[in-house]
Amino acid sequence: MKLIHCADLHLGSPMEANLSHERARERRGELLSAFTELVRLADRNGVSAILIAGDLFDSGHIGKKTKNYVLDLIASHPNLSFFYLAGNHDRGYTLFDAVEHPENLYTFGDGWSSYELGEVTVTGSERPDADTLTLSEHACNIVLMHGQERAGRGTAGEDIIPLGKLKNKHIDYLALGHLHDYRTIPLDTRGVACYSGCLEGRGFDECGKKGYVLLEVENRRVRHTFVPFAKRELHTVECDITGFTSQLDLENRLLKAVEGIPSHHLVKAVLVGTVPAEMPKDTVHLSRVLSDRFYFAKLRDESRILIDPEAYRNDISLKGEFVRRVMASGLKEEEKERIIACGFRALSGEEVDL
Ligand SMILES: [Mn+2]
Repeated sequence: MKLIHCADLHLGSPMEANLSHERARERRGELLSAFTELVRLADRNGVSAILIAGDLFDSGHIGKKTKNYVLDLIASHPNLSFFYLAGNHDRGYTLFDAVEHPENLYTFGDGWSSYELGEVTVTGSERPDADTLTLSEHACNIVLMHGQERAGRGTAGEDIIPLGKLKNKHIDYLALGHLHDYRTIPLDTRGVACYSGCLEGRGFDECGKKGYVLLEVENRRVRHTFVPFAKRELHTVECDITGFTSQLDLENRLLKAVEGIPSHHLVKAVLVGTVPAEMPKDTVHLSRVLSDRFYFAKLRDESRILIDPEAYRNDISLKGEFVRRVMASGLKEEEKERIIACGFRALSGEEVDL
């Protein structure tokens, strides 16, 4: 018997932090399509149920269109059971109190609810109290929860899951949601806790492979495998520009740093290293090089400027006077670096981007 564990889809998320209005709209569509594709894939492959461990929706203010789409999607796949546990983003939301609640949709409340599905028992609570959880030792137990795991038995706060309290409760697989990366944590000699992570990354704090977890149950034992599924991945790459010799050299280093990343992915490149103040670098051009190459790209210049005030201590030129004044000012170090770099470029007749 096969099941799919997913979480944190955040359908209806605005997606506008990085993207243009059109691209954000497109990504919102892609988030929804990712869920549709997952449901179709489950159906094609004889999966019995989809477990959604919270934050299917980004908030309680989801438009009717998205809500009806999801309800229709569920209703049109009667061979699949959907176990939907709300998370901190969509909890208390009356979405599925809708009149036409699909028969194959199972939800959870504040207390523990259990459902039998073939050889497994699916149990969950939206406000889990580990102390009151009782499971049969002889059942194959899959438990759904949403929150931040904590080692030990510490008092459970809102959205805190004290794993210590869940030991020796006969859990075979604890399907978690809330952290957006795939992660497994051994629970006890019998079970494992697992975050599926989100299905698609939304921002640069959600880089790397995203997907779902496939569960295969045989003789009441649960095997699990992470399956990368996201249409687009986000990447943050560093590019060390120390000692660069020309604008073309910079561009080549940047391209080297993003080498191998497919063009439909999203990339944030960060320039690091130390460079001489005199060296001009056209970051506007570099940004364009990246943007032409990827679905979305942004460039952040975090390189430091190499200034040796000693070299200018006795310099009687305009440059020397300029460096001494800036260094003696009460500005922050990064500001001094930036001003000196701009000043040097201006003095050498370069264009200055402020
Ligand atoms: Mn959450």
